[in-house]
Amino acid sequence: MGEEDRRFHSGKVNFLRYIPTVLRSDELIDKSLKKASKIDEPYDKIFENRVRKENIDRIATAESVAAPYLQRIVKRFPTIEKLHPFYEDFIDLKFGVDNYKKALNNVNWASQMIVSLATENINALKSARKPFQMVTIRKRYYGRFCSIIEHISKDLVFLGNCRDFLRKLPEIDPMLPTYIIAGMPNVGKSSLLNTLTRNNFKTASYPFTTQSVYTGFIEEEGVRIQLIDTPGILDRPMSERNELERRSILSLKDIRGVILFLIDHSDTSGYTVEQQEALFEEITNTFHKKVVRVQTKTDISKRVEEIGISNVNKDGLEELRNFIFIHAGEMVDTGY
Ligand SMILES: Nc1nc2c(ncn2[C@@H]2O[C@H](COP(=O)(O)OP(=O)(O)OP(=O)(O)O)[C@@H](O)[C@H]2O)c(=O)[nH]1
Ligand SMILES: [Mg+2]
Repeated sequence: MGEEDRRFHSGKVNFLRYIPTVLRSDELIDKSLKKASKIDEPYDKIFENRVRKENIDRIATAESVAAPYLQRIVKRFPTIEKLHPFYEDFIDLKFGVDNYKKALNNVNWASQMIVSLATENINALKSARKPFQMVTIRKRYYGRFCSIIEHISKDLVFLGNCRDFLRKLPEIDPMLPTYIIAGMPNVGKSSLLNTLTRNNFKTASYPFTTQSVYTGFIEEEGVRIQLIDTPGILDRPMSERNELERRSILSLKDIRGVILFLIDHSDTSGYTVEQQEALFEEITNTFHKKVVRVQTKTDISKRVEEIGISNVNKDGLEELRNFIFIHAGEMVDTGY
């Protein structure tokens, strides 16, 4: 893992990548009871003691496989309260926040039930006298153990699906000061991201759209800034989007930051300035974020905007970089 990678993974979002796999209920039952059935107590001259001990240990073993496993699921899946709204939006769109909460609650319930049931039956075993009673108690525990886990079988499948979805979400750190690079196709968004991050960025698919996002970072004197290039995401009117796409894109609202709106006056992008202005209006009105206009390709166009850059002759890039750092400081101070 390279230095940049290491830093990337120290971000707050990486936990989404380390949610454990979720067993199906039949797999969990199998795993627990298989281990329990391997328990074989050594000879004891008092037969009852041996039977008692064996049945207690079987119950304790089944419990000790299943309950911590379920607790681990509860702990490792982010609670909605802890999840940043940016990610909460996606879970809500895909699964419904209430279903997500309910599934985690049910798993938590099952794990507690398994523990208390084990305690109860182990106590019963301690006072049981006849070996056949002991076996009956243990079998009864197994029966109830299985039905508890079967009871949450839908929740386990559901959480397994959530895990697969969460792992694929773009690694955007919503806590970092962020610049979202927007603008019509071909205006030079990717070129700018390349230049600023020195070609060090990652790509991920953006949920509910057919598009990808590119994320990279720049850092100076301990200030770390996130840049996001959003080709195909902020480059056309929201009215042309379907509902899911629209809501998914709108979750960018939750990211603290500024939009850099790239505008190309060179007539080489294939879009007129009027078309670009219309998108500028739309983005300004939709996101309620600070939108900074940046003219691109100043090597082949007359400079008309306050901020202008060229990836070709490097004009204005240093100034833009400074601007980015100065305003990132403001973002941190004011929390916008
Ligand atoms: N002359 C000149 N050409 C540039 C500059 N920046 C980018 N280009 C060219 O413009 C074209 C589009 O650049 P990209 O960076 O791919 O544009 P984009 O906005 O990422 O495009 P999409 O990803 O399709 O939305 C490419 O051919 C670039 O080489 C610039 O500063 N000057
Ligand atoms: Mg691009």
